[in-house]
Amino acid sequence: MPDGVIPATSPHHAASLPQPRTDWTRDEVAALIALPFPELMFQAQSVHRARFDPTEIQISTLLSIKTGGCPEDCAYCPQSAMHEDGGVKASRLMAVEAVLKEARAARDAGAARFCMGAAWRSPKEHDLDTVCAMIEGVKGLGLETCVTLGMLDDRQAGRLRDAGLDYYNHNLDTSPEHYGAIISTRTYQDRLDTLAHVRDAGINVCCGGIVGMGEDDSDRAGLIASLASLPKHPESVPINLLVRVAGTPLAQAEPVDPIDFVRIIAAARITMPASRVRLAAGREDMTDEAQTLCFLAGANSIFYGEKLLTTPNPEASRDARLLARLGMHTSLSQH
Ligand code: SAM
Ligand code: DTB
Ligand code: SF4
Repeated sequence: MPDGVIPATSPHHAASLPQPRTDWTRDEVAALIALPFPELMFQAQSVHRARFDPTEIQISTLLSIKTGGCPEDCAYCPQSAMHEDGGVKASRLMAVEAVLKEARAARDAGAARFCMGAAWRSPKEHDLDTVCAMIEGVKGLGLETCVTLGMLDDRQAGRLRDAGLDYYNHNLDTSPEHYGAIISTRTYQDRLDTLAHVRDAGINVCCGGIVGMGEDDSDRAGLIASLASLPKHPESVPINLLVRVAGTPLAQAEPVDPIDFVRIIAAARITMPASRVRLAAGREDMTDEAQTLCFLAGANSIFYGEKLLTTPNPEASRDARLLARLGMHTSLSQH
């Protein structure tokens, strides 16, 4: 930890912290989210400091390796073939060399993890061969690897593990109750099954959701409770603010009150104390001050680089300036 940072516990104490609880109920999470803001922030910061350096942010860079033309109907997504008026053109799976070129650039810009996303319902066998080659190549550059390819069975998860994959991203997206209003082509249980296959294969899990899809307070608590009561917490928890893309059914969704969004980040931090909580999509629409509150609430990861998968992300220079203003640093800059 840098000089002047006061940890809540000594490193010895941190090593002996209890295993995180995996029996969070929706009511408990709802009560957390509804706490007076100062109390909620105090709890989140106490939990954060017990296990993490509060000045440190992990950075991941995203690349869409196969864009658009997806057969699923996720209402938020510009890549669904059901609503592609958002201007996203369907493209084929990228070549391995082209992916490695992007990964090298991300590494040189300071990313610790390279995340590759494909707009598939689930990967086909021959496509998985190519993705495995990408994983091996990206790992060879010294980066952590993450892919998000849709649903996986146990054999596919095993193949990715054998290729050396570090993380698999697969989100629950929202509460079980709100889910049916957002996606009809795959079930909540399908998602839980994929997560179990990833976990059983020994791959780290990256799993989170989206805020701003017309859900109510109880749904927000339900999403966090679902994540925090998985058999083992995801190692990474991306909390996305909906990017409202023209042409998608959610283009006109009500904007989220930034303070409410910070409350969800804090609830994720408190309930999943050992996980990386990522302030994921939606930062382009957030002020520096709102992002700062998210960091104070325990978010300690961001996507870095000008593009998410298909939509804009803040310029790297804006992020670097913000971290410098806050006296914060990325996880790589100190070791
Ligand atoms: N097709 C794969 C799947 O859905 O499993 C992987 C790619 S998909 C784009 C990964 C995640 O991005 C989604 O689960 C969703 O949580 C997030 N996402 C997609 N569009 C978004 C948007 N407009 N705003 C915020 N998050 C979004
Ligand atoms: C996640 O939770 N957010 C990222 C990543 N996992 C794959 C994707 C955000 C996508 C935002 C919309 C787009 O750029 O297409
Ligand atoms: Fe397809 Fe994934 Fe977009 Fe859903 S979120 S439409 S599965 S790319």
